[in-house]
Amino acid sequence: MQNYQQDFIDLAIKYSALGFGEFTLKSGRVSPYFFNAGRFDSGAGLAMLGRCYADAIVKSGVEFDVLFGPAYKGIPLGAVTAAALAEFHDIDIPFAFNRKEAKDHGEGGTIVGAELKGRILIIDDVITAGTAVREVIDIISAAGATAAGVVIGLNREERGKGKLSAIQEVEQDFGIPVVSIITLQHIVDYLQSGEEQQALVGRIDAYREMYGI
Ligand code: OMP
Repeated sequence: MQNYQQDFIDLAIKYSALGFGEFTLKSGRVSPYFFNAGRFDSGAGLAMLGRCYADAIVKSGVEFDVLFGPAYKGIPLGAVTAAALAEFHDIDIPFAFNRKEAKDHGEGGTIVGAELKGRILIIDDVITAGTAVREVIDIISAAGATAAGVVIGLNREERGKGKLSAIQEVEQDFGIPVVSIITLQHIVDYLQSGEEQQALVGRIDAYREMYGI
């Protein structure tokens, strides 16, 4: 495991960004765990989060011109990651995000920040069934730019529409890489290191039987 992966898990635990229980997902699937990026709610946590994403991007070698954080949770992720890329990797890239509702006054429009031009790297929290990321790729195409890849915090390793994982389908359909800081397996490994978590691992295994790859 890379340092940034261990840091990300430690951070998620520290900020309770990983919740266990029963959660209905955007896809309608009912999951025994949930990753909530909104829990990284202090300066130190966000700074570390940005470093983890920046390290994952650099390690992946994905080439891009603009970092795009879709509303809402992608916005702070993109901002802290763009700052970390500049501070720790000497990579100063343009950053943009979108509004969910178009503004009809002032500068107007839905895209804020850098112009969506060239190869766009999407930054987001999680991919489950792949619906959210496909909507973002549509926004990028509508702006006349091209998606260069996607970077997410957690790969839930779930099925898409067919036999492939949702992430493999996105990679195949758009010919782009999806980079994740950690996968569900990292979470399971973490839980397995604590004896009292065996029941929880059992519930995650049952969920994986239904929706996993
Ligand atoms: P899909 O559109 O099914 O890929 O779901 C991805 C979106 O679901 C993410 O952008 C989140 O808004 C949300 N989500 C989480 O934030 N954390 C999770 O652990 C699971 C989901 C989810 O609803 O699947």
